[in-house]
Amino acid sequence: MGFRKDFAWGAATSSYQIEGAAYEDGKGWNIWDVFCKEEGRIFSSHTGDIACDHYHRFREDVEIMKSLGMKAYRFSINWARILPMGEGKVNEKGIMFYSDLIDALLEGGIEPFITLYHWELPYELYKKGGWMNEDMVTWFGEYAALVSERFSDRVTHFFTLNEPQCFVGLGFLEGVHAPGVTAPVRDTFTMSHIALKAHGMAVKQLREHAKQDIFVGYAPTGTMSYPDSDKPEDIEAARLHLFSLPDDLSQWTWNVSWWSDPVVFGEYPEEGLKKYREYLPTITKDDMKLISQPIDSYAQNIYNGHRIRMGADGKPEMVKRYDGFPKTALDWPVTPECLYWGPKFLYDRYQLPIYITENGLSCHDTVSVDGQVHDPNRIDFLYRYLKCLKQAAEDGSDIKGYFQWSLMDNFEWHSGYAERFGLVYVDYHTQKRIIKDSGYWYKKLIESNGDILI
Ligand code: IFM
Repeated sequence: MGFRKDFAWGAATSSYQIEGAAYEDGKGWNIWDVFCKEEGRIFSSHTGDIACDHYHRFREDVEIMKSLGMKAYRFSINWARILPMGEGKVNEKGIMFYSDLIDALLEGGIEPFITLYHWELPYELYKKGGWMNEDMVTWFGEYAALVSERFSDRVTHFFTLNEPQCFVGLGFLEGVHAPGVTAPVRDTFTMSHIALKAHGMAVKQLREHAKQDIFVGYAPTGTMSYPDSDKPEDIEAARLHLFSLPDDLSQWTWNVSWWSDPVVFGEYPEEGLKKYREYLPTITKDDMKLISQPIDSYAQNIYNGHRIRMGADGKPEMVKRYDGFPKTALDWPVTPECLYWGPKFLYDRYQLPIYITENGLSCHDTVSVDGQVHDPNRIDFLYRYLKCLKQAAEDGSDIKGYFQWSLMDNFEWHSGYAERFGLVYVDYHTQKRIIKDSGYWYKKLIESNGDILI
């Protein structure tokens, strides 16, 4: 019992958050390169121009992963690094960077998992309308074809979109992420539909151009729901709550089913079709067929959840958190139960093998007088969360892998470098890496395939 023998123990990053080299070797600009230059957008005017300088230091970073015994690494490709205009001419130097990274990972016995889109929209495509432009479906498909053409001889795992909830919600409703727009709600539904079609097109193109059998998934995010008690009615309330849709239109992107039912079932949830009717674009049968190209796994980024019980009115209700509820440095609640109930509810509904493509926390990590980084809170968090995940696996949910967010401290979007999510500490002045205590703990966990979680 416990985790499956071939469990993919890994860590995740994204290109803008770690690579740097923003203007080198023919890379084109993306919306984050532009957004970070705008005054007042990012904490202390930080940018990803240098970030963790991973572009130049990737071999050292792979060595660190190797030393930690990682089995898998999830990274994203910076679209404009390989297609500077977003389409058309290929930048061979960009291709070479990812190719070398892949080779180094494979030499180190680490399975590469590629994410196509972790929010790095080429600026040239944004100028043409970006996610509002139907051509995005073609452009994203061509980009996916190129990635498959060049890398699928060695890479067999791909994810299409990372957290569409965020790049639409934070980027175009709240406007706190690039490109920093507060668009009409109607436009955000159009973007979501185009993004889902782009996902479907990418699945097709990845497969059509693959050099061997590949596994394709999709990596949305969401706040999970977990029951207040083991009573069947509370469990049902939590399940209903997880797949329900917000009434508040300013929050509509924060849900699971609008983004995942179409991909897996080929249908938007009935509740949303009614609730959001007046804001929806035209949705055709052909669209839904494209969106629901078969995928091999269901991935989900999971950080926390709401405690839910069945209310006296027969509707799910949220249980208020008690005063002093545990929280991370970013003020996110610590709710390990979400890593039991989230995967369980998702597996029950979508019946696809599950990857946890992100999970982790930001801590106030510092280098101690002994030169080490002691982060007991992260170890405690991971222990609690992963114990729940293990239980979910033992109770029958097919869980194939777990990617800790993040391999190393990095550029945390509008919070800049103020938040530290890594298993590895990065000193941004010197680019020195220090493996945190949690990194060493994670190594032991991997070695035991989770058996140290008792
Ligand atoms: O850093 C982000 C990541 O890019 C997407 N998921 C959540 C992480 C922590 O905020």
